[in-house]
Amino acid sequence: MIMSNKEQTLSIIKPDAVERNLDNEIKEIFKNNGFKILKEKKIQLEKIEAEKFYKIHETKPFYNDLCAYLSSAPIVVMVLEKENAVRSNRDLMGATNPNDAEEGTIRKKYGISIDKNSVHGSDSIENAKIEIDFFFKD
Ligand code: IDP
Ligand code: MG
Repeated sequence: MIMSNKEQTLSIIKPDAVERNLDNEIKEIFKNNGFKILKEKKIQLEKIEAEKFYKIHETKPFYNDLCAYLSSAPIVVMVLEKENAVRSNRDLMGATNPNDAEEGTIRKKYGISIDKNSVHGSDSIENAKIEIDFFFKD
């Protein structure tokens, strides 16, 4: 029996990377690492939408800045598919703070700072479903 564990996860290329025209380069990295981009769109969020997306962080001191930043300029939102996509994407992204991210990760390569860290990725299968619905439910 062939066991397949294909998963989907939500990825966002954040404003700092889109502003530097890195979106195509980052999409190539996903594809070269075995991810299929099932859906994608370039959008700019309203601040109130960013606040909803990051609601889990609403008690954090950086919440307001985080939501202002995510809604400050266009982002590219994607549904990525791969075996163990959630874990695999988190590994490929690297640590939240680019200074702590491993060589070869997206945040190490492109991240500017802990807030301008170039990409978002769902942190669990459950949150991936919620985040995919948030952007792509029609
Ligand atoms: P993650 O993006 O690696 O999952 P989270 O802890 O979920 O990290 O935080 C969400 C986002 O909030 C981070 O990607 C980063 O942009 C921002 N952030 C996290 N911690 C800090 C902080 O201490 N100061 C400023 N921004 C932060
Ligand atoms: Mg997170």
